Amino acid sequence: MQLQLYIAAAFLAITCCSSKSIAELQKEQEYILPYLGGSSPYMPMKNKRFIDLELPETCKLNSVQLSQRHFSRYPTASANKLIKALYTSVESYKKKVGALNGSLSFFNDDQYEYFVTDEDSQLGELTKVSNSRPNKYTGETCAREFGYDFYHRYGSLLNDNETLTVFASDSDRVKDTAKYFAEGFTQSTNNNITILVISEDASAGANTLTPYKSCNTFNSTYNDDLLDTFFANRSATLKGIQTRLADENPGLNLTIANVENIYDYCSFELNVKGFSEMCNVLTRDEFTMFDYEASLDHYYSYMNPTPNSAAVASLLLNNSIELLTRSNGNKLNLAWHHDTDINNFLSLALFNETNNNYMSLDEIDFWFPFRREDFTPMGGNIILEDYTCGNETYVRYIINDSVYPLNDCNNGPGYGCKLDNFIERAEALMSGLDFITDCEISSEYPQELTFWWDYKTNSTAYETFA
Ligand SMILES: *[C@@H]1O[C@H](CO)[C@@H](O)[C@H](O)[C@H]1NC(C)=O
Ligand SMILES: *[C@@H]1O[C@H](CO)[C@@H](O)[C@H](O)[C@H]1NC(C)=O
Ligand SMILES: *[C@@H]1O[C@H](CO)[C@@H](O)[C@H](O)[C@H]1NC(C)=O
Ligand SMILES: *[C@@H]1O[C@H](CO)[C@@H](O)[C@H](O)[C@H]1NC(C)=O
Ligand SMILES: *[C@@H]1O[C@H](CO)[C@@H](O)[C@H](O)[C@H]1NC(C)=O
Ligand SMILES: *[C@@H]1O[C@H](CO)[C@@H](O)[C@H](O)[C@H]1NC(C)=O
Ligand SMILES: *[C@@H]1O[C@H](CO)[C@@H](O)[C@H](O)[C@H]1NC(C)=O
Ligand SMILES: *[C@@H]1O[C@H](CO)[C@@H](O)[C@H](O)[C@H]1NC(C)=O
Ligand SMILES: *[C@@H]1O[C@H](CO)[C@@H](O)[C@H](O)[C@H]1NC(C)=O
Ligand SMILES: *[C@@H]1O[C@H](CO)[C@@H](O)[C@H](O)[C@H]1NC(C)=O
Ligand SMILES: CC(=O)N[C@H]1CO[C@H](CO)[C@@H](O)[C@@H]1O
Repeated sequence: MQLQLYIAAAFLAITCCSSKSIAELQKEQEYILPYLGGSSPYMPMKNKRFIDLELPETCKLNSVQLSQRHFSRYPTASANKLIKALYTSVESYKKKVGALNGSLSFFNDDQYEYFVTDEDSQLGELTKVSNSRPNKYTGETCAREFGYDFYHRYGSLLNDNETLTVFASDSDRVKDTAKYFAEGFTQSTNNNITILVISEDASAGANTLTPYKSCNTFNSTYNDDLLDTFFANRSATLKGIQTRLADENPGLNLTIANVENIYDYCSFELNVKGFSEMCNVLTRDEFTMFDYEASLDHYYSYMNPTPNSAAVASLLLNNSIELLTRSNGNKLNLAWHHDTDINNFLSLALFNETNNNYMSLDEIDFWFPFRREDFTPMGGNIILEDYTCGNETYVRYIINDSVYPLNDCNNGPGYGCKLDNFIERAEALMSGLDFITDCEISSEYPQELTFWWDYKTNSTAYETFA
């Protein structure tokens, strides 16, 4: 009897502690999150400044603008095809040879399965409690928490019983993020939120949250040949990974495309499951290369080096100034869209001075001011605070919970910029740019961004997302 108990206890001890909890596995991989090229679950900005998030006591908050990317998601159909091809290659090797050796040996676990388990309900979607194995990175959970925290920071700008209207571009993962944000935001209040949907179609013209999609002269593949020069130069690194895995597993012939997709496999499996054994296949140096490449790809596709990227960005910068100077009566102006839109906006609002000094394609520039992961991890967000101290009004950006002082205007309280100077700065950045003419927007499409204002007078103009 005593022996049986002892054996049972020993068995429990072995089974319990040989397999780690998701929380433990997540903890072990936290250190790689800043190197996932803008695909990591929400996380703090690297190199955060040590600045109070609270405004100085003598200041009073007037209004806030939020622009946010959706939270953790599944890969899109096109990305999934490439990622799954890697899984299939390894699986078929395993069938042929019997088992894997080395860093891929996690495939030997019979319980191991590909992390997209139902393409119809998952591809491109936000990770939700209902479509994934919930963990602390689940998009739905993070959006609720963000909404709850946002209410506790800014909810005092709403009146009692006020219903707040917010906007989401017409993409499931974006609308779902707004929905779960709203549930978290209203959790302990008598405020409600209404979500209005803004079309992502080019026919929305200037009345959009995704302006590059309306822009006829914007070509995100314009610099692909240039990007290829970096891609060509990293072939030694890719071959090195290929050889290492083949040395561990004689006869395992992963293609270079398979090897390239180890990184995305790692990022998205981590988004979905909270951890990914595939991430352990790569070395730190390899992460550094892939991370740089992801920033480079975004930068040369949607930011400064892409013709008309500034004209595209001017639409949202103009709108931000308009909301400050021609208030729609709302003190909270919240909108959701994609990382492409946010980074394109930043190309003008924060990185204009790098216009003639583009991110290096020859070697990794560790000091370049833009890194995709710093600005747009899943749930990446930019908050503009508008506040008055004494007789002067200031604004400042908060990016992923870290005050982001402008390099050319930050000498106000809270390291803010005087509103007048901020407007002058924006006018200078936008001078010579015209979204309508530069983007050749058809005269049949909306010529101005009006939704923040006209939803109040036209109840049928925008669909409600419930
Ligand atoms: C909020 O929405 C709920 C459910 O629709 C409704 O019962 C309640 O009256 C609304 N509150 C306000 C302040 O509009
Ligand atoms: C808000 O709604 C509650 C419950 O309906 C009501 O008691 C309260 O007076 C309302 N507040 C305002 C400012 O209308
Ligand atoms: C975009 O640019 C690439 C590279 O110059 C070119 O091959 C392609 O045809 C362009 N696409 C459009 C729609 O202009
Ligand atoms: C497993 O991989 C190691 C290299 O990591 C290699 O030395 C060893 O021979 C491999 N074992 C088998 C069975 O292939
Ligand atoms: C892998 O490639 C080598 C050399 O090209 C070849 O001899 C071998 O049969 C291939 N293995 C598999 C499993 O396809
Ligand atoms: C924004 O654009 C509108 C035209 O669409 C223009 O009337 C307005 O002056 C611009 N605002 C700023 C701040 O440049
Ligand atoms: C490629 O990488 C090497 C070494 O990392 C570097 O010397 C070279 O300048 C890079 N660029 C090209 C185009 O070869
Ligand atoms: C604002 O206050 C400062 C000192 O408190 C004063 O020097 C300045 O003239 C005032 N500006 C305006 C526009 O009232
Ligand atoms: C923005 O970049 C352009 C191109 O380099 C430059 O001419 C312009 O002066 C810059 N604007 C500001 C306000 O820095
Ligand atoms: C309201 O919006 C609808 C849909 O965009 C449009 O057809 C209609 O003309 C608008 N009505 C007014 C009064 O602006
Ligand atoms: C970019 C940045 O500053 N990151 C913030 C992102 O979100 C986390 C989680 O709340 C914050 O702690 C970071 O400061």
